[in-house]
Amino acid sequence: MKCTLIGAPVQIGAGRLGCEMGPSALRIAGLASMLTELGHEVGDIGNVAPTPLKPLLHPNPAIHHLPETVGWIEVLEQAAYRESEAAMPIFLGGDHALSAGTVPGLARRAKELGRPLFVLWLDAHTDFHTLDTTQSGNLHGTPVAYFTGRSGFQGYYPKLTHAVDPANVAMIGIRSVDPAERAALRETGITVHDMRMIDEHGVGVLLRPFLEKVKAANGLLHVSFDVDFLDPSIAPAVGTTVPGGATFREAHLVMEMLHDSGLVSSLDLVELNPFLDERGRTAMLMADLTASLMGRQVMDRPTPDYAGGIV
Ligand code: NNH
Ligand code: MN
Ligand code: MN
Ligand code: MN
Repeated sequence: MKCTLIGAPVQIGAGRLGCEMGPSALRIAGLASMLTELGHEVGDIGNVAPTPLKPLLHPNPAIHHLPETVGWIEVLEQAAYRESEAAMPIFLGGDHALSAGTVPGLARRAKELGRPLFVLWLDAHTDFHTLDTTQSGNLHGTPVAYFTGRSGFQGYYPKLTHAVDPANVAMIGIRSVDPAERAALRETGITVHDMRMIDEHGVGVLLRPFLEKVKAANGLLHVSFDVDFLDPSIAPAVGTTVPGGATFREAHLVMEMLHDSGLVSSLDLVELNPFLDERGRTAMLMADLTASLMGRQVMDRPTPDYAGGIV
């Protein structure tokens, strides 16, 4: 498979600086060579830079770095659309605000192909704030609300031409939801699997029906992987750690099942803050998990037929 690495060193969407170094850390962790060893054809277009700023002021006084965020959204929407034509784009973040650009660009691509876009959101957080409801003002908390077409962005974020159907979005790993997000999520068709669901049922049982749905719809599948999906004990390099996250094996199983499905068409690796890492271990874990998603396995095993049940 052909894949293209795209660095997106956006850091102002988060509350702490440092995600700007994320693309470098992921590259130094050996991501490209790992994927090459798995037989993929890997390109790297380097880092993109935001479009020039236009002054913007929102009445919510908590919001910070709005013009810069919009600049990133614009350039990443274009990069995602362009780079998804001939290869699988892998976005090296950068904080999660970047998904407000990548997902709409991929939705534009999907529309052109006449296929629906599905999004798997692996995160401790739901990132479902509008500009009006965010209390932190950290705009990495807004991408899902934006790309699913919630109102509250008009006149600030770029006009959304291709929204993702909320029924096509599944979130796994959730354990920190703000009251306004919780209330808004009740009104949408987004599937939210919180950590308790993983504890009770196992992550594989939760993921499989979603993959079947994508397959049945002949959909494209974008995976947006926030480092804080993982438990902080294995992934300390993120500004918003929340205890009780996915374990090493739970995360690898998700990646392995995604690979087996053959459905993943694009990937965000976000929120890695190398300033907070311990000897690069979180960057290396993210690279290893990406290798699992791209086909690394412990033992050779045939691609399972999900339609035929558990293999
Ligand atoms: N919900 C919080 C906020 O909006 C936290 C968002 N932080 C994240 N999201 N890291 O993934 O500020
Ligand atoms: Mn996030
Ligand atoms: Mn998060
Ligand atoms: Mn949140």
